[in-house]
Amino acid sequence: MADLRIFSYIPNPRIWKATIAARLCGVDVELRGAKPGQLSEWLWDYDARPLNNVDRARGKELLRQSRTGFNTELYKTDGFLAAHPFGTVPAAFGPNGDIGIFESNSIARAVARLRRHGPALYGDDPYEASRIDSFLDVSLVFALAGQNYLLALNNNAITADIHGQARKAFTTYMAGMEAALSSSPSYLVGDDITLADIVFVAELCSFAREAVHLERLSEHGLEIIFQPDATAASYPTAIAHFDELCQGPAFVPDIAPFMEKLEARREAGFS
Ligand SMILES: N[C@@H](CCC(=O)N[C@@H](CS)C(=O)NCC(=O)O)C(=O)O
Repeated sequence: MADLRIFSYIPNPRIWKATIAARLCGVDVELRGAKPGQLSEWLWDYDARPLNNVDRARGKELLRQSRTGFNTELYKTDGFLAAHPFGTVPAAFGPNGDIGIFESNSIARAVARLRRHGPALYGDDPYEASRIDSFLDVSLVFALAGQNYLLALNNNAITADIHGQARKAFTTYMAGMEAALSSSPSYLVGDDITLADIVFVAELCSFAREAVHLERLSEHGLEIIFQPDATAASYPTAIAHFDELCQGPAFVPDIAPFMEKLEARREAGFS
């Protein structure tokens, strides 16, 4: 049995926080899920799986209106909602599904705490762990603005206001990361990689998905916010750190296919 099971739509940069951490510290993580559009045809449960006829017949008892990121009803069991009171994915479970762990940063913390070997991803003492938490908290604040922005782009509901809030969140986050790395250029906390670095990479990748919507942004007279060259010029140390981390063997399996697709999208422009 795996140390942790995670149910999510796939690919999802939020779960890379856990999968990258798991590769670095020898934790066995089992992933379950499918493309975002397919999860409305899945049973949201510890034993998550594509719906069968029995699940469909239970219909009303399982169907719940979604709140964020899905414009449909979803089949969630009572057990799922007991373990995951906010009803969101990524949804992690301890062995046997007794304990639900939600919020991708907390799922990554669980992996770090289950560490068998490798770097101390959650720091060496309470002070380091708390400083790592500081970076995880600012990353969540940034992620919420990014999520709002990406969902508005997905749903063709983008406005200058939402774009402005996302730009502000991006510049605030990047300026803070640049400042942190300017005084301690190797890693965000201490002398080795921690969850702070991993979550930074995952959140920037998540935000980079705005590039999928170049055409929509242009239709609304809005500019892409995370432009690789301009961002590297404004935040050189933070982007160098990001680029270097992305090359790491624990990062490549998740990041490389994603970056290749995104690059192809950028190169294709919006012809
Ligand atoms: N901050 C959370 C975000 C989780 C979240 O908002 N998940 C959405 C999908 S993007 C969800 O599961 N929505 C299901 C629903 O609203 O029923 C994290 O990092 O895990």
